[in-house]
Amino acid sequence: MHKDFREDAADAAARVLDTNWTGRYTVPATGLYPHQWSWDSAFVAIGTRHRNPRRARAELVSLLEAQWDDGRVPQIVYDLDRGDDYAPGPDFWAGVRGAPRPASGLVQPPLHAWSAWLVHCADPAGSTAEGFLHRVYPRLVRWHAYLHDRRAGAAGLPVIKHPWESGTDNSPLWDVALERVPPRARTPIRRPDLQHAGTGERPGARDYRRYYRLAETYRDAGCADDVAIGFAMVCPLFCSVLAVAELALGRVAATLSAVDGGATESDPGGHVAAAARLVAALDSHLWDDELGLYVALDDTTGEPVGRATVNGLVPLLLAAAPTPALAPGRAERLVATLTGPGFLGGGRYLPSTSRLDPAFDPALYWRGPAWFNMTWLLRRAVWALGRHDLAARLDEQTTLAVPERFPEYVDPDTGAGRGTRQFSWSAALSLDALL
Ligand code: 9YW
Repeated sequence: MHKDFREDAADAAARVLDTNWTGRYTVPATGLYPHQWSWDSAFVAIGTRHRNPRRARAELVSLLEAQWDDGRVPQIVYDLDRGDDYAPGPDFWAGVRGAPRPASGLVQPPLHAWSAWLVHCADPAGSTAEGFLHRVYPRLVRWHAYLHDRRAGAAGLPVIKHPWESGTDNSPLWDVALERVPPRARTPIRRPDLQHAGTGERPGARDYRRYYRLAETYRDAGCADDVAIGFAMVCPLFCSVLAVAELALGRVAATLSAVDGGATESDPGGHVAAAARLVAALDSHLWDDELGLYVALDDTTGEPVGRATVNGLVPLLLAAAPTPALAPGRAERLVATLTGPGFLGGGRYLPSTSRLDPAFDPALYWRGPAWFNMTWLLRRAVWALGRHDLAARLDEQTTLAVPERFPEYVDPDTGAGRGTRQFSWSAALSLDALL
């Protein structure tokens, strides 16, 4: 990419992030998503760290301050002034105990420790002066402990209790389990989201009735994780991101013990061991040899969900890690699938669902469109493997960011913007890729 183009695009991305910054955190998009979202903030901090590392640190600290007593980091932390602008809003979760701030009882993929480590590395002096790692480390440890302990599934991998927890709401990975959820909710369903994106680009009414029903059931059980609510899924993206986050937390722990001579209780080896356990379980339970990628597992039935989605390629992030690494041959197979007809071999951009899957729809949210966060994750993975040719190919999506006004996602063939615009993680991750 031409230098001027890169600089102009990076400036435009930074402007989106400035606009969406509230003073304490960055909203994903001013209209559609007016609160703080968990994994959005982790992605946003990764981009913000380049130009404003102090703000990147504040982004993560404000999210972690909303951590529940049991260690969970909530999916959404609500701004009560914007309560009605997104549904379900704060009223839906009111009355659940253990949350220090109005928040959703659900979680999202645990990218935060990785983000915190990258944010620290962008400005070690400022981070150290603020005591950033000291502040976030104990909270990140409790967050991971919540997932390992309270969310432990039969395969030794954490489960998600709702499609919203995957970050990939209407992925076909959740179809079979959602079928079991009655499409009837007590709460009246409002759809303010449809004022900001086309109906054909958002999950449908039937999906929403099930999303609400499931969320109500979980909420009414006090968000207790030992109560079966009929939906407990193991997601390859969620698990591999947790393994990457454990490795990052290992680096945070090692840094802390080096700077304060052991005054902070930290256990670098424990985090690496946790990552190794996750990788081994991922390899033995989620690999689908026919599809050539990792799939989801239904923890309530023990059945794998043989659908090819970008979620199942994300474990490629672990292929280049010195220790632990994926089982022999898996990285090559994943790269073959990534470049094969279902993904990059079949069209220009990386689709969220394989083009070969019967549910593939280039306009429908997580069932086909190309998302900037998934492209960024895969770009990091192939770069670390030394496949710079593939990284450049994935980078082509970045060139769409400015002309399409930082869309939430794009058509995987034409690159046309879809969903909302001026979307924070599209800006943040473009900024990261451009610098
Ligand atoms: C929704 C905020 C969130 C993301 C999710 C994405 C979407 C909320 O937006 O979920 O209303 O559909 O699926 O990953 O965090 O950007």
